[in-house]
Amino acid sequence: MAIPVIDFSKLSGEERAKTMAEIANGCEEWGFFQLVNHGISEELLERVKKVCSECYKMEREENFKNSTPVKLLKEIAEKKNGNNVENVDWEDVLTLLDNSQWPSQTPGFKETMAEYRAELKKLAIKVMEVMEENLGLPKGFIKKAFDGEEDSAFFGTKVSHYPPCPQPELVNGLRAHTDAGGVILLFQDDKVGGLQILKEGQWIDVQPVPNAIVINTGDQVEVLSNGRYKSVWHRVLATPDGNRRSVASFYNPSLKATISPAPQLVENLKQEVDRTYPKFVFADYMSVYAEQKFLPKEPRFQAVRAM
Ligand SMILES: O=C(O)CCC(=O)C(=O)O
Repeated sequence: MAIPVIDFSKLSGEERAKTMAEIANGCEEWGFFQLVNHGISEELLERVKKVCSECYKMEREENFKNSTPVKLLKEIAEKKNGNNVENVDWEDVLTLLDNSQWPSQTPGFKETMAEYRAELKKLAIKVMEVMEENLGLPKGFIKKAFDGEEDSAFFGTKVSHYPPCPQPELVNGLRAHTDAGGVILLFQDDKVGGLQILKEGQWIDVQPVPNAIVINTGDQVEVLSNGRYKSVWHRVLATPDGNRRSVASFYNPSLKATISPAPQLVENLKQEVDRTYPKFVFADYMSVYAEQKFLPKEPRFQAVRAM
């Protein structure tokens, strides 16, 4: 079993219908798929790899050596009591938002990452349009829902490194979770694997495909699609060698947006009354998620319904 790899360029040719169906299958059956020929130039992707790796080396590696996961792993390993390191991830995280402070010492980092984010945002919108068409929703429906009445959708980028771990059996690279938000576009390492999804009770590798963009859907797309597109559990394993790099971009609702199943996808009034998915303000969902990220999503939907 392997995550579907889909040629996005075929959307504009004779194979459009087949490609639309492949993306529908990726969303309905997998919750994850990989896009190749997605229109982001190889030249830009090569620069992203270079500046992110250089930034880690120049501005972050030293701090990781003194970080909480490194200290906790050392303590647990010395005790040899059979326990694992809980509540932390073997991951270095750098978050890029339009208005956050960006690393400044790595040549070309800001320019390259700003260009990359602009391209990825456009790709996210194209992917959402395909989802809308497959779901029978009007063009722009998801974007409009995520913008809310008086704001615009959130777009954040998380640059992660998962450095080599001396005892990968004792700690996770990133603990299993489903994503809180909308559509996630991940540019993962070409060589060092570790990302896995849970499918039918089995953990499956998201196989590295050079220069592909991995797409997955979060809890808010599950709600909007009234459960047609389920967010899927995924995790990153720590590995003994190789420093895995990943760049994840999150197209999420604005905190003020109200999210509920699209009325077109709620089949009848009875279903509307017994809704599995509540209607809520995304900021409320995020306050629950902050406490429950690594737990099942269903109680999150219940908690936010009660708010
Ligand atoms: O680093 C990865 O490959 C996955 C990251 C991820 O799942 C997340 O940040 O939510």
